[in-house]
Amino acid sequence: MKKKILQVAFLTTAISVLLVGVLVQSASAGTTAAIDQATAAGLCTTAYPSAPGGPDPLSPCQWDMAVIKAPQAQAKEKGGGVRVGVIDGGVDFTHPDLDGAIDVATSCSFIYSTTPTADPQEVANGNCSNKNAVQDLQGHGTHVATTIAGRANGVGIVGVAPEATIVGLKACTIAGFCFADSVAAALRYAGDQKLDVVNLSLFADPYLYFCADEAAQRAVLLDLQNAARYAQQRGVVIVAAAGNEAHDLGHPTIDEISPDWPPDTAEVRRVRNNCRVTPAELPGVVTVSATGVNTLASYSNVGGPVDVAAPGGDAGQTSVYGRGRILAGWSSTDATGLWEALASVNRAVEGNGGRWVWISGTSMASPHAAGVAALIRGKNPNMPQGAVAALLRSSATSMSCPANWPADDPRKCTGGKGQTSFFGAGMVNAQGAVK
Ligand SMILES: [Ca+2]
Ligand SMILES: [Ca+2]
Repeated sequence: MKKKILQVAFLTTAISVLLVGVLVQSASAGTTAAIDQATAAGLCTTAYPSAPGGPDPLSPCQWDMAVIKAPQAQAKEKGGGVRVGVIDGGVDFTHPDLDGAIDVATSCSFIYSTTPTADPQEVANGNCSNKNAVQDLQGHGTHVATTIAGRANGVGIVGVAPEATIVGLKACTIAGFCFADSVAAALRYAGDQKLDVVNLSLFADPYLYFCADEAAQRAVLLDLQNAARYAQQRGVVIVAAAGNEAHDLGHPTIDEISPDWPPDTAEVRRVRNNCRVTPAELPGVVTVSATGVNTLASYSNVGGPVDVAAPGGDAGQTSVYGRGRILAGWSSTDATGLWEALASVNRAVEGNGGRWVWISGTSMASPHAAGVAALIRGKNPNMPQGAVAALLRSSATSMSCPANWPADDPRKCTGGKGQTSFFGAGMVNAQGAVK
């Protein structure tokens, strides 16, 4: 079955390759372009009266930060001295919201000469002195990084932990594939560097579900599991997106997109509980489901592995400007055409040498939780990773199962207030986590 590249490894919805083809056509017609920060702020003030989510020019758009009470938390803790690894497609070293935020010396690319779909510029073969290879050639990694640690600097947005340090760990190619060997290497490196937190808004390619009864898949699953355990034993809090397939991870049934590499090798197969999405279903990983402005996002995976919920945006839940997606940074060196495509449909903002876009996905939810983990570590520098994860859960705002959930939705909410299969322990609460 043909899949949409950006829904495969990067967990971002609504910018599929198919859609982009359509959008690029309208962009070439010259209909619209990116708007400036003041225009966006004006539109957002009307659309999101319960924001602002911070003090910066685009903070009126940050309804997500208001939901998780990030501004209130930042009065007490901003994450200074905390290092957060972004295992993703790199970071834009020149983004104004990341000015002074990136630990360049520790940043590294884990893309190899053998990695399919890589741009030659991304290949470092584990040589961390090649900093050019870490530059984000798309924008997903920059979106994640600015959500976590965007500076409160009078430009753009403000992240959850605006004084935390970002370490760019490139494990995903320009095409949005995040192969398991690169992901495992990045996790081990995060352990070696004793990073405080890592965020993985991805699943490890080429299998959505790695099945333990298939020898080759079992070997990869064990490698990822060992890499995650290695990092956790060195104190790293691992935070991961639940995934965008609208699956119940507790009761998986069908995987129709694997393997997603090489092209056209995917087959429809039955999957059961011995098959796992990684890193979302690895032991000890803080797994994050996504909400829109009202309730669970239409695309979010759910189920037992989900620990907490966070805003990921869902364009189907509102008609206001931005459609309740998440606004954060984008790369100045996007070579994929996505920037132009998003600009053509009024989902892009530029100014002060920076770019910001509205997108949605569990990719966007996970960094909110990672940011809260960074705040916890900032306030409690010696807290063990398991205790940080536990506090992230126990400080979350309880959420009940949605009333009037559509009967034809295969995802059924189970559990009671305090722990549900949709939201885990509930909405991450930055203020509660550092009180
Ligand atoms: Ca800013
Ligand atoms: Ca989990």
